[in-house]
Amino acid sequence: MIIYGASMSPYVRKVLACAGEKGVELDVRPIGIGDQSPEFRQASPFGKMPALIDGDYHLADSSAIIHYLEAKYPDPALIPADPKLRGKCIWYDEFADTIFAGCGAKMFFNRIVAPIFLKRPGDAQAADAAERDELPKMLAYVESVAPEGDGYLVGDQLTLADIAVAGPFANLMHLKVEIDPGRYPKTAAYTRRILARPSFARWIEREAAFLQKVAA
Ligand SMILES: N[C@@H](CCC(=O)N[C@@H](CS)C(=O)NCC(=O)O)C(=O)O
Repeated sequence: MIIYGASMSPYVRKVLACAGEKGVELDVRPIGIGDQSPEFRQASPFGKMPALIDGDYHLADSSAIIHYLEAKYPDPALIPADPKLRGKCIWYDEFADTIFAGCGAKMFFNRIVAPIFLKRPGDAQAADAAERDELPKMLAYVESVAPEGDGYLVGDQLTLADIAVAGPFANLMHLKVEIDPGRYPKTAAYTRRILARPSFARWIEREAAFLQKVAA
């Protein structure tokens, strides 16, 4: 199964982490934003990563791909069967993909993607405004729902909710935006614990090494 995309994207990282939790090896083909290769474009009609190719089957969008993986490799389940838990799980995935990522993207795109990958200046003011005006609301929300101790967001086991919500915190780490443990103690501990799982850590380490190399 081929996945097109760079793990630095929270959407791509989310798919890679879900596959890792399921023990599914993906053939990851790293691409940059705006990639024009016909194979990628066929799988992702609007040119957004990630995209999946499985034989003659093509699929775009991280959540769609994760639902495909969940149906094809049901163990361990990452999307609960219970109606209430499933509803919550999908809410957290949506929150992460639209509300949280919308804020994070303004920071990550303008401070890292534009200058490093696209070789053009980012909009520093837009990034600063997102950090100042939007991020505190996101962190306050995550703090209000983050589990204590060894818990998870939904039910009593790891689900897509944890993978979706914790994943973008890796981008904040790359941006060197610290989650103040005094103000957001549950969020700081919970996201650190989820991102330390091997399914995330292997990718985040590579991303950090890459960013360190380009900065040097
Ligand atoms: N809803 C999509 C969003 C994917 C997305 O926006 N990916 C970004 C990278 S983080 C992208 O490919 N952007 C390129 C573009 O918009 O042209 C998903 O969950 O996969």
